[in-house]
Amino acid sequence: MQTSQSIIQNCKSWQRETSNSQSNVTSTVSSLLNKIQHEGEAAVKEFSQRFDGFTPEWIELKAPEDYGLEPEMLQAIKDAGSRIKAFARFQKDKLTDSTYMDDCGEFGFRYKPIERIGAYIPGGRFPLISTALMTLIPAKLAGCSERIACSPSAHPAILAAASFAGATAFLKLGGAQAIGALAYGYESMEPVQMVVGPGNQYVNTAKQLLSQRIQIDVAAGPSELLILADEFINQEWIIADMAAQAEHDPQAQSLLVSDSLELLNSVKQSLESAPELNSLLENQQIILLKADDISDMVEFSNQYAPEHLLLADERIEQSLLNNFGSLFVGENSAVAYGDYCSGPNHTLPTMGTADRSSGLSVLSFLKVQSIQTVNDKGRQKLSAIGEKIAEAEQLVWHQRSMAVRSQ
Ligand code: HSO
Ligand code: ZN
Repeated sequence: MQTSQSIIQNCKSWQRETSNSQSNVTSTVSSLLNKIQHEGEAAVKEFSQRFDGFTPEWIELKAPEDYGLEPEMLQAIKDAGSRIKAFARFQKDKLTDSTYMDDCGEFGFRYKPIERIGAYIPGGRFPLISTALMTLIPAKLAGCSERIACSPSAHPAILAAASFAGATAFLKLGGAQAIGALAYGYESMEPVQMVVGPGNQYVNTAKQLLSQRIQIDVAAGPSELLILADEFINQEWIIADMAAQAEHDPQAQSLLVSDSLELLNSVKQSLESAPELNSLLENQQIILLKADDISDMVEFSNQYAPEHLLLADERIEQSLLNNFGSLFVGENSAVAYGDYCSGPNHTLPTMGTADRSSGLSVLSFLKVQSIQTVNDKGRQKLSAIGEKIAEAEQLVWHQRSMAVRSQ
């Protein structure tokens, strides 16, 4: 329990807590996956019954219009989906296969989609309709040919969103057993090569444990938001933004960093006067941090590497911010727009991994392959170079395979 003075902390002495009792979860999930690997669909069905109380079910997808959604809801799914599609298409169009020629031949690269992917759509605390759009649409735009949606929830809005997003099949199945089924295959479904989408600790652990076998996306842990703010910010707006990310999960965290003590005090007062917000403050889901100046703020942000970064301070140059999943510039840019409908993806790196990894996008579903065609001149020239190195590596057959071509 914090004292009221300690609620505003110094950003220099604050650090993200690295959690917690993972080892139990790892051993539970690991034996579950082992059983699925050896016993197949019977084990998947048994786990689904045991943990979720239902038998997995393939649900045939209909048109988005056929789920009896209220017209405004249907329209919102289509509008959000169209914007997410437009962004994914824009990104895809920037990727062009290319080849250059020199005197030795032709050398190039091309993008090829991963064929079969699974998109996990959580259905636990909240049915994440938007996640169906955010995972399946970029996979479709990338050109993945099989796109299996997998969710413990067959909520009509999730089905409509999965249908609009172009899922090729929908399996009602949740938890770590869903990830196992995707990776090892289930009934007529062949194993997928990639699984994306957020989930609880069990789902994330299953993805981690299977990551030798399947490609996985970012480690999407509890939501995070960092706001860098000056004293002029609209406090009502940013308080709502902080509460929004905090409401995802008791572990979710929203940080406000400012060099203005007046701002921090005033936000603190507003939070304390509303019981619902005050509890977020007490649970450290909202954290207020004082910086000395803007360079302190930038430094903090770069080392914290937040999932979402809201830059609401015109003194700070965007280009100084190096580590974040998605940047929202200016206080108009509510993070919730990014969560639902502005266009860029909401599946983003958390827990500081944004200093080395990126959120989900069309790029995530593509392999970059190189292609080379050596001409007759190249045989001579490349042999002369390569043979020398092969000789030093004492790899005689490497040397020979070049030598025979240069004669
Ligand atoms: N903020 C979440 C995404 C989401 N928000 C889905 C609402 N629905 C990712 O951190
Ligand atoms: Zn959200």
